[in-house]
Amino acid sequence: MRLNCNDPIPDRDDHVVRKGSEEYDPENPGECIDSNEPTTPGDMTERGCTYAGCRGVVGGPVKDVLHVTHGPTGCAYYSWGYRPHLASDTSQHMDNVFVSNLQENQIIMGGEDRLLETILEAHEEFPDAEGIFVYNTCSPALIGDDGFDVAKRAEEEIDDDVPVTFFPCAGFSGVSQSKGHHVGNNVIFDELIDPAETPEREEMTINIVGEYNIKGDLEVIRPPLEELGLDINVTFTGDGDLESIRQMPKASLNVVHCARSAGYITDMIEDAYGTPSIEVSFWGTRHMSKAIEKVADFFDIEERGQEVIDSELTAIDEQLQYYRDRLEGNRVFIYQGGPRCWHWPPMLEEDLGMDVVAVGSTFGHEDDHRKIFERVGEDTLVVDNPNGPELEEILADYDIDLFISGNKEKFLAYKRGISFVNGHSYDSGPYAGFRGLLGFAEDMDKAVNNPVWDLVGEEAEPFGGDGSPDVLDHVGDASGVAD
Ligand code: CFM
Repeated sequence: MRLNCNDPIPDRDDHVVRKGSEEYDPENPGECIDSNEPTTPGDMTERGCTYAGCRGVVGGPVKDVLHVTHGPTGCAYYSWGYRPHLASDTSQHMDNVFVSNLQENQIIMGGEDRLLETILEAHEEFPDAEGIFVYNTCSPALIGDDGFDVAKRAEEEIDDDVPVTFFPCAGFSGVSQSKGHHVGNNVIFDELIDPAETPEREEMTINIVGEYNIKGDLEVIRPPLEELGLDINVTFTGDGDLESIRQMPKASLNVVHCARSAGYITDMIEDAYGTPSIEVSFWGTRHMSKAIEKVADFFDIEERGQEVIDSELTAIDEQLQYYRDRLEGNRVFIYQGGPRCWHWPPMLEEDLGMDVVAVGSTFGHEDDHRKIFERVGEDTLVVDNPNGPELEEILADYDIDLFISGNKEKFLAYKRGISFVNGHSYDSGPYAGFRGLLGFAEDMDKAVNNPVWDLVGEEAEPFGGDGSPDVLDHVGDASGVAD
């Protein structure tokens, strides 16, 4: 459908579909909306780049390796500290930034030597790191630096059994950050999981895949799974370490949370090692319960599963009801990367009685849009790769009470007097799982029911007008101050 702001970019019409409208196809819900396509030149897209998806999302959280960016400092700056994928030991992945800091000279003469120097220097400073991940960016890719070769040379020079792994994730190489997830999965599988050293399968062991421990989500996701009596080999990649990633084939089951960013590696492990995987949502009571049920079912411990679910539900029941009473009926616009657009509508609507009226996904593919349409109510507006004016139009025209999105969109909401919660890096957190739901609800309550919204829209008195202080009284003698 055509949003008003899209008159100059009619290509956008196929990226906006209202569930239940003529354009909507209940038989093929993922196909009725265009997605994962190049952005039209001139469109003010909000997407990130391939490097962002590889360095920022999939590789970056691995906690015991050095993360080296090959490119200008600006690329590294924006790879650092913006995504709170916490780990028990952050000394390598959140505290330090390593970058080859390419200058004009290297762009002309080549940047390989500079990269080699950077890797060796990083290793010298932090010799205890278990490995080194090197990420490519646009400029060295354009001039043809061979990062694979540099990584090999660095490995030989270090000569200390420290793997140096190069990720060919130049920013421009995909239509969005989603390509970077794929590159990250492929490289980790190809370079780090060695079929010659396949570990023995362990009976009651799982990997949690596609979970990044944003603001401590694992603190609330792990306990119910551990109460089932399961060992968690690795969480890929939040709080993940190199050795456990290499040992992924030892798990009997891969439990996939974010299928968009990490479904690739579980598919490859299934093909190569026969390890089955199940897809879950760790959000909201219905899907969280379903997740525990599915895992318990796999291990034939259904009864134990039910006990865990019952005790978790009882623990949150009273507080959940409290927040439901305070949040019910609020109209929500969710704008996230992809999976959270399908993870969250059932949680907001069933657990908290809210009304999800619009959903935007930055980089979702066809399967994400299928899941979104399956989980939202009739008439919900679904937008692929929304641009700035589209977000503003939806905020203005759809009577939105709460916008859930990222830092850079926050002020679009505030300027319109609409409340906001950060769905990417959270206002507080953790937000996932049974218990995180209460934290999420608390932050939404603080946002939506903040008394400040009663004041927004009231007419302000001009300075010096009746009832308002005379501003000059407060600045004293104004002489010397420019007119
Ligand atoms: Fe997966 Fe994620 Fe997401 Fe994502 Fe992201 Fe994210 Fe996201 Mo921000 S891995 S796709 S690339 S669930 S960082 S923790 S919140 S856009 S919807």
